Order: sequence, then structure tokens, then C-alpha cells
Amino acid sequence: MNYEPKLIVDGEVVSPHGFTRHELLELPDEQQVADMTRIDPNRPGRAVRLAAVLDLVRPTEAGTHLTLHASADDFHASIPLAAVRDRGLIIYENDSLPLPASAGGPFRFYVENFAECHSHDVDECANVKFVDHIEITAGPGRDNRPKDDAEHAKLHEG
Ligand SMILES: Nc1nc2c(c(=O)[nH]1)N[C@H]1C(S)=C(S)[C@@H](COP(=O)(O)O)O[C@H]1N2
Ligand SMILES: [Mo]
Repeated sequence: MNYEPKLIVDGEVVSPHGFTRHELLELPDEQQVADMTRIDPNRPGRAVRLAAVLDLVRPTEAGTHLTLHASADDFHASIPLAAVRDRGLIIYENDSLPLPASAGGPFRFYVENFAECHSHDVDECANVKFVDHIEITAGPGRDNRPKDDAEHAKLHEG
């Protein structure tokens, strides 16, 4: 069977939705970043701005945090929505093919100008790979990012 991965966006939103790669591709041109290497030379691929997705699902007033879930490896990060509304991206393709797992696909979250690991809410560790569920939460949601250098080193070993 041909199974197409979906990125579920739900929680404190008016219209929850599961986005396929093709649906992300159909979002407005001005919200697409056709060549991510112009933002980060180490992250080839095509992305759409988080704002385009938020415009569709419409967070409620209660929604304060963007909580990113990767069930593939049980990794989670929760960051203030206001801090990433305008600089969050979802990378979903490379060379017109689904983003491979080696690049964090099928969907990878990315924040422009992220801070160093565990220096800030919006740090490199929040660039969640294999993200399959974005939950808008009232207050901080699940977050198991490494809290210090030792935890961080351990995660990167594994
Ligand atoms: N699903 C998932 N996403 C993740 C991680 C992880 O372990 N699992 N590690 C995070 C951390 S701590 C960092 S620094 C970056 C590293 O991204 P890279 O592996 O592409 O260099 O991914 C982040 N996203
Ligand atoms: Mo990290």
C-alpha cells in the first residue's frame, strides 16, 4: 500500500489538519523557500514557512506554545509560539522527493537564526527531525531536549 506521511497540526487551533507533502507544496508561493541553502548551507531542501500552516489551522487565543513531537525517536520540544511564528520553517522536500530520514525527513522543523544548544528556548535542539505532530498548547507542552552539555553529548553519541 502506498502510505503518504502526514504532518498533524492540532491542539489549540480552530481547524486541525494533517498535511501531506503535496499539500505543503501547494501553500502560497510567497511562503515557500525553494532553496534552503540560501538560509543555511548545511540544510539543502525545500521548505514552507510555519506561518503558512498557522494561517490555515488558526491557533486560538489560548495557544501560546508550539510543541513539536517526533514519535520516531520520542523527541519533543516546546517553544513560545510568538518567538517562532515568523522564523519557523518546515523542510519537506529535497530535489522534488520526500525529505530523507538522513536529513530529518519526511518533515523537519527549522528555526532561522537558532541559538546555541540549551542556551535559549529557541535553540538548535528545537530543530526537531522526523516531526510528525505539531501541537499548539496552552502553556509549555512536552519537552525532553537535553538540559546540559553532558545530556547533549550523550544524545549526539546515540
Ligand atoms: N527527532 C529528533 N530531532 C532532533 C534531535 C533528536 O535527537 N531527535 N536532536 C536535536 C539536537 S540536540 C540538535 S543539536 C539538532 C541536530 O541536528 P542535525 O543532526 O541535523 O545536525 O537536531 C535536533 N533535533
Ligand atoms: Mo542540540
